[in-house]
Amino acid sequence: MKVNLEKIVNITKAAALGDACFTYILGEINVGMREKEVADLIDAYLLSHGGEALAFPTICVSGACGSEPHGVPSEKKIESGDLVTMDFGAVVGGYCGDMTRTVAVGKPSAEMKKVYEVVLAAQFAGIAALAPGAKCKAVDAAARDVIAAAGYGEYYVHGTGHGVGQEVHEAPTLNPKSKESLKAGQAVTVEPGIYIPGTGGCRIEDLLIITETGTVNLVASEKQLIVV
Ligand SMILES: [Mn+2]
Repeated sequence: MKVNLEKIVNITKAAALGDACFTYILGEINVGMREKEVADLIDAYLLSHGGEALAFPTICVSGACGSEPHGVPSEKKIESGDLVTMDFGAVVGGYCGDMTRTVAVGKPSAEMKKVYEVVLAAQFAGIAALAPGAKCKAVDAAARDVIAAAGYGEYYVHGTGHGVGQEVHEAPTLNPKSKESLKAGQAVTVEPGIYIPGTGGCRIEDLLIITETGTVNLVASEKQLIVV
């Protein structure tokens, strides 16, 4: 394996900045804040703690708006019981971070709690399927099967992950149609989600390096459901 040390070092830093940002925003987020206010705080944190730029426009969606997988933060206020999905990343040393966490602000409904647990199980299954030489579509299937088995298959409307480097979306693509296989040295995301129109959504995303023997997860943030 020819190690691109510059990539590994900088993408690790970008992921660590994302973790620090998540810890920060957990202390800020509350009932009554607007989605856009949360996204603006995330952006300001990333750009004042070593981020050279945003890797992509920050997503913060809450409650029923969380059923938009790539929704734009709005003026909607966060309500008690909402799941809030935050997807963000900064560029550090020219390389992109990309992580997503979904938290509950106030006690979530039993249904959304179940949705969270299913997404988390799918995310673990996807991560467990990562390995050098593994087929990208098999990684997608590992995550997708968990969601389908729980009865939410129709609500998983995007691929399981993508490569990350100097671009936030680059090869390989981890979806049902992918013909690629994973190679040591690649950085990829695993980000399953469930999106129920009119009700809400959940996505959990980590960024991992494929090594010669397995993976290293660069994102250390808590994944059990956090109730703020
Ligand atoms: Mn992503």
